[in-house]
Amino acid sequence: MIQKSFVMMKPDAVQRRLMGKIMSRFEEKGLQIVAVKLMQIDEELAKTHYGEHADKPFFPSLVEYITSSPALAMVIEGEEAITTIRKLVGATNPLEADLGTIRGDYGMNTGRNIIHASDSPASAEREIGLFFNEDEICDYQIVDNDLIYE
Ligand code: RTP
Ligand code: MG
Repeated sequence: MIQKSFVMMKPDAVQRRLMGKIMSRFEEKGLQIVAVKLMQIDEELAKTHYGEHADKPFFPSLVEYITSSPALAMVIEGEEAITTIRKLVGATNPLEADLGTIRGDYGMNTGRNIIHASDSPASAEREIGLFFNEDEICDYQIVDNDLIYE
């Protein structure tokens, strides 16, 4: 099933000039980038986005991290995109993330783990709606998709 997922390169990825490299991983896999926005996330949006963690001890530092500098918000599309992207991203703690994943290759610490990706279809729908208007998401055909999908 073709799905859309919400992906966000966190401020550490932007500051470390990793945006191009990380975006290439999604493109090289065969996924399609359908929306991109470099943005300064404010406290309200950060708290809403990570609302499920509001009661956790790390919540204040998470909000501080996410709002510390611009982040790169994206919508990425493809077959089973949500699961595929979570695999490409790797485990939450970069120490446990396999090498070859984005967090495994670029991260050192859970509190600076480079990237966010939606964990379910319901999360993807909610998060895409939080960060993008419908008219900011492009609907287009990749001409060589028959090289990617049967
Ligand atoms: P994300 O939502 O950012 O894609 O990460 P995730 O699903 O892999 O992990 P989640 O449990 O949703 O945690 C959200 C983010 O909170 C920070 N965190 N810090 N210090 C800690 O123990 C801790 N635990 C989580 C990380 O930035 C994590 O990605
Ligand atoms: Mg999460």
